[in-house]
Amino acid sequence: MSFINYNAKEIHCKIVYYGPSLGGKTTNLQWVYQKTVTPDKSELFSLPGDVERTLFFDFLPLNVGDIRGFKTRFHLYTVPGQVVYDASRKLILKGLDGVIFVADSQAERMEENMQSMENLKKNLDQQGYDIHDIPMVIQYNKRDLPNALPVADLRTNLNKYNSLDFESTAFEGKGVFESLRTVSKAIINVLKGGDL
Ligand SMILES: Nc1nc2c(ncn2[C@@H]2O[C@H](COP(=O)(O)OP(=O)(O)OP(=O)(O)O)[C@@H](O)[C@H]2O)c(=O)[nH]1
Ligand SMILES: [Mg+2]
Repeated sequence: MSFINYNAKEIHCKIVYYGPSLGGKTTNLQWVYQKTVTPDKSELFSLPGDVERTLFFDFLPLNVGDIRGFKTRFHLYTVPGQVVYDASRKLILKGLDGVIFVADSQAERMEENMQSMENLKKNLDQQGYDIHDIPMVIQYNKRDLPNALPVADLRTNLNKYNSLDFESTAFEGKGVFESLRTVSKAIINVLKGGDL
């Protein structure tokens, strides 16, 4: 849940990138980091493993301007997608405002995508959230690859909650800001007391 500091006039929101391992979550954050030019640019905080996989989380705080006189900050987190790190994923979901689910479009990753979506639902349930009530965007990533499934197939299997969805090629930045903007807008709408 967003954190509002009335004295400092600040709103803090938490967006979590979720999805199967090697799907492209960290790549999304790296792109946002590279393309965000602000005077007080924060660091992208990562605890990288031996290879490129996230072992605990990546974190990027982002200033997004003012809403009715309140400074607004989005805190972007990625979870580790590898199945064994479920305890980390649960912890990172705490206090979330929105999710970007990064799916891997490759046919052979469909099973992992579906497991990860089920894992998200289970972990949200355990934290007392209803997945239907959380602003969520689904990103079908790796559209550049020849073995990418048609979007219609991905949608049928993964988009069970009527989420807004986008195609992406995260390492070229395609779809990255579209997804972030969309989930941010949905979160702000919820903050203003509107519907999802
Ligand atoms: N071909 C292709 N490769 C991509 C794309 N996006 C990311 N990758 C590559 O996929 C690999 C894994 O990306 P990561 O962003 O590290 O994946 P992750 O979801 O953070 O993985 P975990 O941290 O293990 O959960 C990297 O080599 C990326 O460069 C894409 O759109 N197309
Ligand atoms: Mg990662």
